[in-house]
Amino acid sequence: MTDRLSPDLDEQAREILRGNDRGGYTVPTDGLYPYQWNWDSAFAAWGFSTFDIDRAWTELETLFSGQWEDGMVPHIVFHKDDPGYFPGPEVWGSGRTPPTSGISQPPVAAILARLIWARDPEAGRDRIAALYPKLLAWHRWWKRDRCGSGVAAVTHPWESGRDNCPDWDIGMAKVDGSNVGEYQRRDTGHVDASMRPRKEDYDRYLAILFFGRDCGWDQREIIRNGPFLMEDPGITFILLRAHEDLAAIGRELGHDVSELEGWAAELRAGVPQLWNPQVQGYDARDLRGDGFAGRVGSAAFLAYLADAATPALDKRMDEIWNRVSYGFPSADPAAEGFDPRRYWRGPSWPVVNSLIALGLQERGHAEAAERLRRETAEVIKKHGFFEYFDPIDGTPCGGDAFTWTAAIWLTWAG
Ligand code: 9WN
Repeated sequence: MTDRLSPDLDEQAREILRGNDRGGYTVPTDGLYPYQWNWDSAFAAWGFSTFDIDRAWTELETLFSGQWEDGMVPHIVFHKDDPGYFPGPEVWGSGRTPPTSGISQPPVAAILARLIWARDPEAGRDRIAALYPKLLAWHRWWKRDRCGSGVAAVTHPWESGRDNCPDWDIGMAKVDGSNVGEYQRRDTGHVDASMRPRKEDYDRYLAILFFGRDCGWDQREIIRNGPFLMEDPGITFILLRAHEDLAAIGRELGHDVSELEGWAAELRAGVPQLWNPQVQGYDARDLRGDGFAGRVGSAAFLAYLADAATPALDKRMDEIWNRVSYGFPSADPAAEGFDPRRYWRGPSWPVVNSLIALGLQERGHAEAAERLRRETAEVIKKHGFFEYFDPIDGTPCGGDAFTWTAAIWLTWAG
């Protein structure tokens, strides 16, 4: 697809967003991901806001058309059936219209909605006012159904958005994937299998999914007895920032935001429990018994976004980042399990880089923020709008003409 695009990169990025538009929502990339994904859509909206503010708001509105009555905003909304992706709507069995998955994804929507609103306060006022109660209900869901231990936990690696990163290895090791039966993956028909999660990961992803589906997505049961439950520094920092941004939005709209302020304060008080002195960084924790994961990946550095960084984290950032050349690696190259091209086990992800850089910039690390922007821009200029990149040699990986890579080009990297 890249060959047919305009020679101007800004225009190429806009063409990708328009090309992946399926009418009110954007697919992450053609073929590999034919549905609406939660955090991808929030980035898509941010990208659209640079040239079509109305379309930006529509993206978020369509995403929230999949919201559940308990407030959860699912990680996939299956607007139109497509055999090109597995597991599709019939596997998730949500029993809803539109059909959806049964888990959520990183709540970046309020953070990006605030930035979108700032681009055109007039045009956005009614749109954000209508979205506000829906965002609030989703944040309440996170507080009630995921933050019971003091920070945010995920019930499935897919919920973290960082599917096969080494953070989840200890939790995944306890999941029995031996009884999921035969199934046909579709992802490896679209992209190089060596850049995707392995079969043993997929077996376990399905086992966790089946548990949720078989109990009718009963959140209490999933939290109490589900096969996987781990605290996630990534979602914790994103949610903390999102609570604060949603409170700012609410204040501007004249709402009482004390509830949101309370959730943010509680979450902030929980952050120190994620600090693992052994690895000198924020670390995932297994709530099914095994303690810290012993890994410092890109999620730890989302702490800047939530004003939760420490001098020790600054030091850790330098060490890890200096082991690569093209943006922040999703896993530490010096740690066990690092793989520079296998999805979230090492590659540099432009979207995550954009969030880390936003935090760095705000916290007075302008030079580091600019380095992250430069390194991310360099691989995009060299190779195109790929899903992710090898952080050591810049090799493009995964899907091409990717929506969120195009979006962060328009808003930040370009
Ligand atoms: C499962 C769409 C999504 C991203 C995730 C990324 C990947 C899906 C998959 O693609 O996950 O949700 O099938 O691999 O890990 O972050 O939202 O781009």
